[in-house]
Amino acid sequence: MHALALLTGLVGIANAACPYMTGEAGGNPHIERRGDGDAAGDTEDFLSQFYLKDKDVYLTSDVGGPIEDQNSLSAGERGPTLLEDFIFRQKIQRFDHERVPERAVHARGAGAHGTFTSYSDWSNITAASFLSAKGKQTPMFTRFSTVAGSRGSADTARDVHGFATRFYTDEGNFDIVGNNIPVFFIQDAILFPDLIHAVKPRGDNEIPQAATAHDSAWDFFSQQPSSLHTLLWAMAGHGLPRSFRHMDGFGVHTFRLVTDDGKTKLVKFHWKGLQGKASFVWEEAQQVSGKNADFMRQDLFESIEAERYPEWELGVQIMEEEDQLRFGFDLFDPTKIVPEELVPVTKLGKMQLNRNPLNYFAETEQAMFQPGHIVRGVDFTEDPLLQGRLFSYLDTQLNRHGGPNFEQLPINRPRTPIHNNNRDGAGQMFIPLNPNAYTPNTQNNGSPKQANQTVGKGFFTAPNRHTTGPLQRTLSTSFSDVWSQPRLFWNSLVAAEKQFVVDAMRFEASNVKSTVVRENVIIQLNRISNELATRVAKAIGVQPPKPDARFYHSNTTAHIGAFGQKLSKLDGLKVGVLASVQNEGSVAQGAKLQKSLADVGVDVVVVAERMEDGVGQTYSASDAVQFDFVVVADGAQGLFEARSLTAKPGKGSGASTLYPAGRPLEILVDAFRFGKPVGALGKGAAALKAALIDTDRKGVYTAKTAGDAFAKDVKEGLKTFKFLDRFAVDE
Ligand code: HDE
Repeated sequence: MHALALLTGLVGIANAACPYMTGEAGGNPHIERRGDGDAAGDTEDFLSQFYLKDKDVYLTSDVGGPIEDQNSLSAGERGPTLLEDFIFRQKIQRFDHERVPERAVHARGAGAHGTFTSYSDWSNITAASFLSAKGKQTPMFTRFSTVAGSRGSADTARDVHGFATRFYTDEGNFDIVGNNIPVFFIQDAILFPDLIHAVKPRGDNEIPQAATAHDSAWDFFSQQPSSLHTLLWAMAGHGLPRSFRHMDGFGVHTFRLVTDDGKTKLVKFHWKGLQGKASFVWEEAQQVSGKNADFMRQDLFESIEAERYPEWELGVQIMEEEDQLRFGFDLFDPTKIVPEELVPVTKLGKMQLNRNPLNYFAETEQAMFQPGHIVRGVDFTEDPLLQGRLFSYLDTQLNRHGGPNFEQLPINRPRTPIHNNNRDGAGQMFIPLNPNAYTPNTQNNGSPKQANQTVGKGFFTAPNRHTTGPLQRTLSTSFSDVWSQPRLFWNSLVAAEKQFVVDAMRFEASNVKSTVVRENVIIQLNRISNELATRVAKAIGVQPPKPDARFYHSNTTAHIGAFGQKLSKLDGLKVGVLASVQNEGSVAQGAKLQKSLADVGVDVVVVAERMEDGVGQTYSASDAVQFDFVVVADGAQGLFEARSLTAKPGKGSGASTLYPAGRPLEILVDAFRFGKPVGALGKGAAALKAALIDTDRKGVYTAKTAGDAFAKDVKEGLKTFKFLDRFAVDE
């Protein structure tokens, strides 16, 4: 039976339960389904037919014979390895070929399976079947990512974040390959290689990794002002989300929805997180990068394992064809948002991510999204960025997979049967039984038949799309204003987030060595806001510019920033209780607090000098960045004396050789300066004093014990998430 184990993928296809094959081939009684005897056909989970469980079986070679593989075959006890050792050759050869090219961009990411539930029958706006009935469920796979870093880079780099979603609908796969920022740097896809070459590490020394704080990136940004809007979003909190769960997603381009009878609406897709938006501040994100490069993927994985399933609502801003130029900009220009005051978001349904991949490579790494994966009821627009993407994603998958059959990989397969005349190529997983692979044919009764708007529920291009005009290599004049919307964004931020943008630009531009580039940056920023340009200029050695009033307006729009809104759910947030094993009672306060926070899905972790009952982790393995709220337990105050930072370890000095000098105090101070809520119980309040944290500051909570009243404060503090008054704003 084990001989078939490695062929599970193949045999699965020919099984009766498999939707790919219909007719005689399905349910071939001679083909055994799974090598381990586990009947995967019972589960509704499509992917399980491909699982290899390796449970209670002998090791086999790739062609099925049982083998041993711990010693190579040699001529004599001390002799050389023989070429005939196929076991050795196969093992090493498979290892040598384990890697496929990483994604050219968005290489670093994490994915999860989920379900989409439609809120209603939306056939009045689209023929898309997954939106055809209230409560209709569709399986999904979603992958989040950063853009610039390589596959092994840190999760918390400041970057735009990918938000790629796939619906395995009953009429084929539909991908919305979006980002957490609703606009993009360029307006024409032909500039994409320029943008990415500028942002990626230098060609000579491959520095810096996953960072835009270098000359070429800012040279490009300042020469290509279409990038300013996205740049501002990336320099604000959106570039540093607290986790994938705490960011929204956007389809960016305007798409078309098409009804059965061919009527169209223009739409912008939105994914609105039900957790709420939360972001790191830069100091914090940099610490996370060094301390735990896997922070974001771990957060997503652990939340799902703990059954705290993150959710997002899919919404659309619905517009008419006649609105294309109505709002003072072009709806086909991907550097523009449609303010929600002009067109509100209609919520169509909800995505819940509720299952982790079981194999990172097979599922997440091999997931190959394409904006070109659309279904009946959805259509493209003339947006030149979108048009270019329709080529690029298909092309890049050919490069990554090494052949055209990547859609047959389990994670990419639609849940609908495949019938066409595409044949052969590397890695063909089907055995097509129709020898007449052409249309028109009489030899196979004309099958597979053509499907279209009227028969076979076929995909159809929106019938009222039309285009004319001379061939030209120019950007539409309707795309030329690239400064008003960055200003709209800037005007709409709260003071602290404006400061974060200024700080980010100071940090990034001060890493730019070329004076010319720094000056160009200020010229462009001055077209957005003289205040912004002046604040940045002062810090990077450039003369503050005079206002350029031709560009300015005072419009604002709501909810555009990443800070200043309360979280709606606290699921998976972490409270660190800083305790001491020298005082038994202090450790026990963690369990008490955990009890009163369990109802909101918050985890309490007790930190102490060493592991023992009730202690979750040691000070040596703890930092402020791991917690969203830090509490000093009653009885632990002895560890927080200021002299613990410099005193020689020893009884009564507050210092210890069990962890780096001053670590408990450092955790408390960092938590406070990163804007997190902090607190103390009983005599633990002395630690706040040692950290010079005034108890009358916002987000500083004290109580005698970890009772319900304190738990209420903790919840309130976590909801606020960042106390923005901790961050000084330029005078
Ligand atoms: Fe992508 N982009 N992109 N991009 N993109 C890729 O495709 C590209 C753009 C986005 O989790 C690549 O499969 C061009 C906008 C996401 O697997 C590549 C242009 C938006 C992901 C590619 C853009 C995105 C990618 C690399 C300009 C938001 C990761 C690997 C026209 C709407 C998907 C791959 C995943 C990945 C090309 C612009 C989002 C090279 C040419 C705009 C989320 O094909």
